[in-house]
Amino acid sequence: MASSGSADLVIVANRLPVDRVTLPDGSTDWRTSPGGLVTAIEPVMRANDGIWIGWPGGTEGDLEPFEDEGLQLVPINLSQQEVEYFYEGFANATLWPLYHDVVAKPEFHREWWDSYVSVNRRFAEAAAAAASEGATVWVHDYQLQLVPAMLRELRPDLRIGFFLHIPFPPAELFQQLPWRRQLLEGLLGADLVGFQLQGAAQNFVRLVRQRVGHKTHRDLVYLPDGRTVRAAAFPISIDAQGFEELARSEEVTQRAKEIREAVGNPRKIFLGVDRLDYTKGIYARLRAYSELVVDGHLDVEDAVFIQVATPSREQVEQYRLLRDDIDRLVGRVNGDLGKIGRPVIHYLHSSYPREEMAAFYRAADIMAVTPLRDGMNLVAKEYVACRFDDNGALVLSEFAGAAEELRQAWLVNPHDINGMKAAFLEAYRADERDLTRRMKAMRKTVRQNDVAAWAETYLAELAALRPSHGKTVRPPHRS
Ligand code: GDG
Repeated sequence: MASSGSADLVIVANRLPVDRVTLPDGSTDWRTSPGGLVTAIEPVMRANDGIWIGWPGGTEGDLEPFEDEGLQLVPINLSQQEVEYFYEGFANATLWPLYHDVVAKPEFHREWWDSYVSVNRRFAEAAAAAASEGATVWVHDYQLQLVPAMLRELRPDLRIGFFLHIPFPPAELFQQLPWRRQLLEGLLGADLVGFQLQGAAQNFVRLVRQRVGHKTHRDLVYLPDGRTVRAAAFPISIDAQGFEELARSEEVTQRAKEIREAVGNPRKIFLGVDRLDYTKGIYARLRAYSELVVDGHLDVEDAVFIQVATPSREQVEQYRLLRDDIDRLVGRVNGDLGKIGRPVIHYLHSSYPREEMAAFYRAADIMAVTPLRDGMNLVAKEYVACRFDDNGALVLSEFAGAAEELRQAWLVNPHDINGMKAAFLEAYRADERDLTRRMKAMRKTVRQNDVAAWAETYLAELAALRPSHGKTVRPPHRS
């Protein structure tokens, strides 16, 4: 057994919750990246003196563990080749498309897999060194699926949890992977394997039965060494109250007004907010919208589409191609259908501070979230959280995890262009009463199931699995 460290709670995620920034004088500093995971986990981290292990981004080697705003962070350094093979390659060009219904073709390369194994080992070793005797280690996402088993081997005393943020594919697709068995065995190192949806947990259990040959019963897997692994759904959420407060603030209210004015105060604003990713269905969505203008159902004087596409994975080939496709589509649509001062689509390839995001959500009448496949989709929930006046319409893909909770949205099949056009029009023409009824119900759901509840539920269920084993993670101090 490896020697133990000091932390009773260790979070292992691909990225650290901070980004390295270069200051004007050339020195470097850390800036907290305000992701949902950080917000969710920070309170439990603080209550337990937790340690967060992750890649700081970039390839500057030899970064030492450090403290940032009271959080203890352990950077895992990646070489340039590891960034290419492990991160851009196996994680983002093999697993990402495979786990998202093969909406792009996954590439299988043996060197990428070797790099995935060795980087996962480095994360596992760092976690083994940081965790105290009987500690809880919570491993996150598709980049680190081998870590649970590697860590279990180094430290059988630990309580290990894993959560997958993206979908887990059906057996028919997962089967393609040359290293399918190793990945399943990697995940089985955890005591609790968490997914966004029940269906994903069921896919996993079925695959374990078929491919690894373990006995299973409902959500439990029985291993030959006597251990039991549970697979269950924990739909992730957002800091609903935080978003609502931001949306209510004077600055955001003012900024939302400015945004509406800047696009010419049309009757209705449609909005899309996504990482520029082929799973998000941006192309088909913009096509559907522009056809409504061609057909004469929408007029550029009355309606406009704002699409925010945050730059993402720009070194990966498929992402470059997608960017070119969307650039071309937007150029053609605006060229053919726009008027002076009245483009059909305002396309912003950029990222913005949280306040600006909240202002976009407040400015928009119709939010279009139409991924071809998405683990959850937090943008849909953020929009709902910001609509404190109970209006605004959500058009939501059936293939986003969020569709299981947000039943009052206009649910669409993102592959069906005509269906999407019909939903956009219905949402555009909906009367106030209908909008209010739907939004009220969705707001209740999002408020009741926020990200703090998600983290607490997951950790409580992890603790309950082996009650006689290990220490118990302390809940966060509620203010
Ligand atoms: C993965 C899964 C799952 C976007 N642009 C900016 C910005 N964002 C924020 C959004 C939202 C987040 O990024 C995106 O989250 P999503 O859930 O929509 O999508 P993924 O990035 O694909 O996330 C997904 C999620 O993990 C959590 O488990 O829901 O299914 O794919 O919070 O607001 N934030 C700021 N500026 C931007 O320009 N500040």
